[in-house]
Amino acid sequence: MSISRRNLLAGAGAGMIAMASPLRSAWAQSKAEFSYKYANNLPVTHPMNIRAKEMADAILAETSGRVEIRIFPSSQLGSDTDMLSQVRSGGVEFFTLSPLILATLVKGASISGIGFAFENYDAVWKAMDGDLGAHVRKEIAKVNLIAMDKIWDNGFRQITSSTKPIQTAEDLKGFKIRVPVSPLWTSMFKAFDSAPASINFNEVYSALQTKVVDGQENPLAIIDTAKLNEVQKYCSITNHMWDGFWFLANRRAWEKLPENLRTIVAKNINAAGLKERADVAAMNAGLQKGLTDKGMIFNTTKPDSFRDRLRAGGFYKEWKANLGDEAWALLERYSGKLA
Ligand code: X2X
Repeated sequence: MSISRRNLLAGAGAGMIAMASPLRSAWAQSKAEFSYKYANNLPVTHPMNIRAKEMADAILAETSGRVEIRIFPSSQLGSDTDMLSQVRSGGVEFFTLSPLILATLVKGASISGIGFAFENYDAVWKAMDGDLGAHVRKEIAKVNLIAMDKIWDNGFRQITSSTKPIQTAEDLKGFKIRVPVSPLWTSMFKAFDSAPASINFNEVYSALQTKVVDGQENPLAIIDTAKLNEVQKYCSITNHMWDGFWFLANRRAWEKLPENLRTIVAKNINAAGLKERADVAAMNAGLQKGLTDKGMIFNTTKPDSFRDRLRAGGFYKEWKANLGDEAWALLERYSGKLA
């Protein structure tokens, strides 16, 4: 895997940021026995990277400097598509990725992103920390990736636009919207008769700025930390789906760690994930005011109009057939009847 000089310097810079505390720079100079790279696609200011830095510091200390995790945020090592192939090949040892993008490799991972499946966070965590999450982690293990027990949070997604507020499903007809590279996202917005364009997150800001697309959808914490308010005027509260990030490890790299070190690393990754969940939920709950102050215009929407459209467009039927009755029944244990 070749990292361009710019990325390497940026990555090293990020790596240096990650090792800010004196404790880390001391051990970091004496090469750790296991020096692993963790890549993600979020801005350094997102709770994911704040908590990941604490996590890396704790792991270095608790393993007496034997395990060092260098953080490469903000798609410095490439797009999600690039980083997924890197974690599969071992070019990076850890990577956090939405289940719905992972579904390009692990079809069953889409189950957690079905439109309007989860009413609230209570239902999300019951499912993802329960049998539904366990089911998906088993599917992920089949492709030689290890998903840590506690999925990290992205949040409930809202639709933004530079042209108009989205009030009902009608407003989505012909709407040029960016979606992540994922079969389910494309299928959902096709069911709304929109014009979805699959674009990796590292190209979203410029795609909106140059009007390649008129809108996108993301939780408020991402809209804020990625400064999408600079290129989007309207934010319509749709809560059309919940999304998270599986914390993925390359199996070979994971199994290279002696068991006692694996236990420390897993414990700290999962603990950081729980703290990140609390941070993201608080941000998503509180950011409407902040984004309004930055000039965004918010509107509420009627969820039934979107849900009814998905039903009428055969979206639930299509995905029940794609994912299979067993997985669908597992989902409906937490979502209630969907199809
Ligand atoms: O690409 C997106 O929109 C993001 C950042 O939310 C994901 O990683 C799915």
